[in-house]
Amino acid sequence: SELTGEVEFENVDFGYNPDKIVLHDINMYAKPGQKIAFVGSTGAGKTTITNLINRFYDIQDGKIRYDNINIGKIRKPDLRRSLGIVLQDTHLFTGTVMDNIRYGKLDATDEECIKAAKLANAHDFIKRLPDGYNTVLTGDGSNLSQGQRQLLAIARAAVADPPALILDEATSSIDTRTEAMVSKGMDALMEGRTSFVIAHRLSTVKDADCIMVMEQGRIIERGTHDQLIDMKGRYYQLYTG
Ligand code: DUT
Ligand code: MG
Repeated sequence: SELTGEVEFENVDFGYNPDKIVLHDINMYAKPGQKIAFVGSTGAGKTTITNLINRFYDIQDGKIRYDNINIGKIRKPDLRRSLGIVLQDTHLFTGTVMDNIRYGKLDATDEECIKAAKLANAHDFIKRLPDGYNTVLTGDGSNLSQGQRQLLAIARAAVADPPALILDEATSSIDTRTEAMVSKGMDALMEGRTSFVIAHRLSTVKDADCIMVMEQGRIIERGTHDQLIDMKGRYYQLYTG
């Protein structure tokens, strides 16, 4: 990809239904390599913003730019593919572990896939599977734990090597040890890439370059953790419970 991972939103309005605007006047700028986090209550618009970064929908008004290219009004599927997404619910297909990782970049060699798995912190569990990288997964991934599926999703994104990433942090049902493995893999994946993180635990956003606090489709506060704490506003309230 030729893109650097620079992303800019300028006065973006959006509604899934044009009659009902759910994002109002969103402005944000991510320098290449920065980590941007979104926090806020349910329905605030966090997932919707990341849907727009991915260019899944047309916007009603404003501009979205990657580097200086306005992608807001035109279809650029090749640009969209250059982003990496690690969703909570990883789509796996019936095939080997290797092929499931390779899905991030179809012409990747085995060596590239293994390197990506190592970066993702997935290599060790894969080596312990009955046939290692040749272990066949069921289509729904039911022969893996949820944490293992997430590690594969990280490996898949790593093999694609995108300039920007969207990470939707998992909420539940993984134990503390697995969670630590997943967050170590995610940290390695984010290194050197612009990352947009939907955080469900405030502890994981503390190191973000900018935290966007959302409420009812607006960014109501933004800044680093320390700046937001000093502001003693909504973030401070969320943080101190
Ligand atoms: N919405 C729709 N259609 C959709 C998805 C969402 O109308 O397909 C609305 C619901 C809500 C607003 O958009 O009023 C923002 O939803 P979003 O999913 O972006 O909220 P969130 O911040 O991601 O909430 P959660 O923390 O529950 O994931
Ligand atoms: Mg959401």
